[in-house]
Parts: sequence; C-alpha cells; structure tokens
Amino acid sequence: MKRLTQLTLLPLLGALALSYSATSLADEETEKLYQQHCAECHGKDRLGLMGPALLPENLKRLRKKAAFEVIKNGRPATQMLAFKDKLNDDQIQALADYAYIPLKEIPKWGMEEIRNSQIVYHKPGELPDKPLYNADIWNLFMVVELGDHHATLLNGDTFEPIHRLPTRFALHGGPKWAEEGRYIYFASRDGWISKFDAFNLKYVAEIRAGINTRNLAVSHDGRYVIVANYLPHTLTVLDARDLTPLKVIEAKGEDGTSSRVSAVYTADPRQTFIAALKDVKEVWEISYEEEPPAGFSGWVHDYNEESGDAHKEEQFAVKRIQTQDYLDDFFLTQSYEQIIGTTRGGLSQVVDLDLKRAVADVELPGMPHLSSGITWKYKDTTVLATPNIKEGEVTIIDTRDWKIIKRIKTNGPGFFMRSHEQSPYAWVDVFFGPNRDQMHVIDKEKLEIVKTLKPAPGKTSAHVEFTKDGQYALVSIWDKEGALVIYDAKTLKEIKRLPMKKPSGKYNVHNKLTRSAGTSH
Ligand code: DHE
Repeated sequence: MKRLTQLTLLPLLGALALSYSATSLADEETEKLYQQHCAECHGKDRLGLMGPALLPENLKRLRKKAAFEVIKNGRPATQMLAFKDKLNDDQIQALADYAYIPLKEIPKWGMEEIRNSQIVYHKPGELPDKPLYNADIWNLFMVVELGDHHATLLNGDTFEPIHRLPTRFALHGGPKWAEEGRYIYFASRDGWISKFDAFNLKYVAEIRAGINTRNLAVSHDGRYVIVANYLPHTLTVLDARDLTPLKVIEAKGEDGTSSRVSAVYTADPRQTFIAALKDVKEVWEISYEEEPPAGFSGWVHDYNEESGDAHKEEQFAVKRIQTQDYLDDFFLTQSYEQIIGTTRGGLSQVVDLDLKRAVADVELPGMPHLSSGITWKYKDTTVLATPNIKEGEVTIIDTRDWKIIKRIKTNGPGFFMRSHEQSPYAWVDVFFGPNRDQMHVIDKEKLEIVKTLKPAPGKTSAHVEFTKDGQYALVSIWDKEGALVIYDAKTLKEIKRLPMKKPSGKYNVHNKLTRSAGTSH
C-alpha cells in the first residue's frame, strides 16, 4: 500500500512517467523562458497543472494574437498573471508561438492507462461503518486548503477541526459528498480522483482519470463518479465503490470535432449528468440509468479494449443538445429542466434540456460566473443571482421569463456567491481589484447591499458557506497565512477565526447533499 503522506511530494506529471517528448522546433531560449515563467503553472511538459495545458489541441479557440495579449496582460477570472513587466514583446511572441507547436507525442490516457493507475487502499466493506468521532455528520465541512495542498474536516457545530489530510496537488472544483456524508471525492487539476472515508479518516481509493481535469460529479444514488477532462478530450465514468473505470467517453461533436469538456454536473431527478463541451456547440446529457431512455444514443466512442457486454455499453448513453455558441460556464436550474449558459463572447442563453433548444437569451454584461449562481424565492417568483468576473455587478434574473430585474453594483468583480434557505442574506465576494478584501452582504428581499465586511484588510476574502441550519457563515481568507472566519449569519458579527493555509472552498454535507438553493452542487 502506498503512503498518502507522500502524495504532495510527488513531482506530479513527471513522476507519473508519462511519455512525451519536447519539441525540437522550439529554440533553446524559448524553452528556457517557458521553464522559467510558465512551467510552474502549466507543467514542465505543457500538459497543464494549475493552469491549462498549452498545446495546439487545447488552444483551438484562442487565436495566436489573443495568446500574445493573454501572456502580456494576464487573463481575467483566472490565476494567469500579466508578464509585460518581466518579458519584452519578442519574448512574449516566442512563448505564444511555442504553445502552438505540437508535442511529438501526446500521452495516451485511455482505459488501460486509467485502470493501471488505480490504487485501492481499502476494499469496499473493509472499514467499520461507525465514525471514529462524535459529531453531527450532516453538519460536517470539508475545507480545501490550497496553500499547502491539504484539507480539514471541520465540526460544523463546534468549529473544531476533526482531522487534517494531505490532498493531491492543486485540487479544483468542489469535492463531492456522497452516502450521507460517509465519503467525499476530490479531483485535482492533473486528473487524480481520490475517495476519502470521512468516518474512518482514511483514503480508500484513488485513480488518475485524466491528464488535465476540470471537475467531477457523483450520481444521486452514489453509484457512479464522472470526471470532465480538458486532456484528453474525454469524460471518464468510474464505479464509485473503488473507482474502477467503467467507461471512457470521447468528447466529440456530431461532426467529429474533438473538444475539451468544460464541466460536468449531476441532475438527480433525471438520473443523468450534464456536461458542457468547450470547443463544440453542444451540451451533453449522459444517462446513468441501466436502460437509457429514448433520445439517448448508446455509443459515442470508447477506448475500452475489452469487448464488455452490450448492456453495459448502452449505459452512459449521450443525448446531444445543440447550442448557439460554445458554453464556458453554466447554471443548472433547481428543477433540472433548463440550463443557463454563458460564453466568453458574452451571449447568455437558456437551454431547455427536454425541448433540446435555446428558449431565451439573457443580456448579461461582462462575464457572469453562472456556475456560482444561486436562487431564492422572491415575491411570487424564484430569482437567480449571479456574480460577474469582469464587472462589479451581481445580476438578479427572474427565472419565469429570464428578464433581469435588478443590477446590484458591487465594489469590483466577484467570484463566489452563497446563501441559505434560512438566511435573509446572500453573500458575494469582491475577488478582483483593489477591494478584494471586501465581502458584500445582500438583503434578499430588498435586493441591495446592506453591509460590506472586511474580514482581513489587504487579503482576499472569498467563498462563503453556511452551516446546516444557516445560522453561521464561514468566509475564507485566501492567503498562505489565511483563515476561516466564522460569522453569525444574522448579526453579521465575527464569532471565531481559525488559521488555515489559503482555504479556497468549504463544503457542508447537508447543504450539498440536500442540494440547497443557496450553494453550488
Ligand atoms: Fe474554478 C469551481 C471553472 C479558475 C477555484 N471552477 C469551478 C467549477 C468550474 C470552474 C466549472 C465548478 C466545478 C465543480 O465545483 O464541480 N475555474 C473555472 C474556470 O474556467 C476558471 C475561470 C479558469 C481555470 O483556470 O480553470 C477557474 N477556479 C479558478 C481559479 O483561479 C480559482 C479561484 C483558484 C483555483 O483553485 O484554481 C478557482 N473553482 C474554484 C473553486 C471551486 C471552483 C474553489 C469550487 C466552488 C464551489 O464552492 O463549489
């Protein structure tokens, strides 16, 4: 059995012995510049790490001129820095060109490689079914600490840490709880999926489902895990029990165009997963019913070298829904009937999953961060509120007719928004710009900011999550020497502060598993 404490010491992609060969076309100086300025985030082999893979296969939607601009001036809403003060225009151009030079060989990461990467630490049924500690399981939080690649399991009643565990390098997207808080699944940007037993405080299995991964989703019955990848262009379906791979679905449009997968979510009542493709104007619905309903076509493509029985092949069948543009980010309505998606080009559209077509356009400014959108009851309707990663605005949309009913000006672009059914307030951060240490509190009835908190002056405050009963709100201070600041969600007074290493996100069992309208799912 491998020791988990060694996880963070692994030199990641290099240690995984992926076979690639550096290009011979790039000159030595560019290669040196790349290793000096880019490799830490994009991987020494350009396969992606914290940042995306820099390969022509993944840059189809980015023109070379735009790549130059991104390197020079940075990219909003990402960790991509501006290099104009460090590099001259010739150097920037050389790096932009470098990213478009194909690798001699892109590592294959199909069923066989995925299967060979599987590590089972504890077989299903091997560990006791009783937690090792006393706590209300439904009020547990998992806090991801990006600062040193750890996570803390937190008691949501006492706010005492129960256990701190090492994670894979650079987790991204929310880890997903399953089986009433017994297990949680993490995804790292470099493709590792880890299943952790929160009762026994032990990892039970891990597998590398992709080379450059976006996020994962777990089916409502806890049976399947699906992983969305940028590289290769695939979705990987795993058996949730021990992460055995079941199917690799190649992401290809109807016309055969290969695509990265932006993200995948679960749609409980439909017994499906919903995935957005990044380079093809399609949204996919993937059935996990054993007999997929009409409209789902059984076989997209599979790397599975083994023949497999026909019944199995039919599962995870795909329904394609054409969209008017590429969807970069989307929100799934609480009824799971519609999605509202947005593109970097600015068009936002509402797509009905049953009608299989767009049913409305929404004029949203800048770049709404819809995957962080939340809903609540407002008067006789339900509103959707979305932060915006380019504009200082929270936009409130009536979900009956998808008309904007209020634009709330904020002190800068925001990333995450949260509320709770029992709370009168919605919280939104000011993630970008000089006011990044601020956190707005919005009155859900008045649709206006009623308070702006500054939990740690000069340090970014971001990402809120509520306790099970909505009584307390937990705010992250995104700093290596950061903290979790706990507020009384009614009086808005701080009640406790726990030091943490860049706690990026926190995930409450009850709010996630009951699919609270105030949080992401
Ligand atoms: Fe995220 C969630 C996409 C950059 C931190 N991010 C998500 C999800 C998507 C997404 C689709 C929902 C997945 C889920 O939870 O299952 N993120 C993107 C991007 O496209 C973007 C803009 C560019 C990129 O680099 O991929 C991006 N994200 C970032 C960051 O730069 C952040 C701030 C730091 C980091 O970790 O890289 C970041 N993203 C997060 C976090 C979540 C997330 C903490 C989970 C939110 C939650 O509470 O559910």
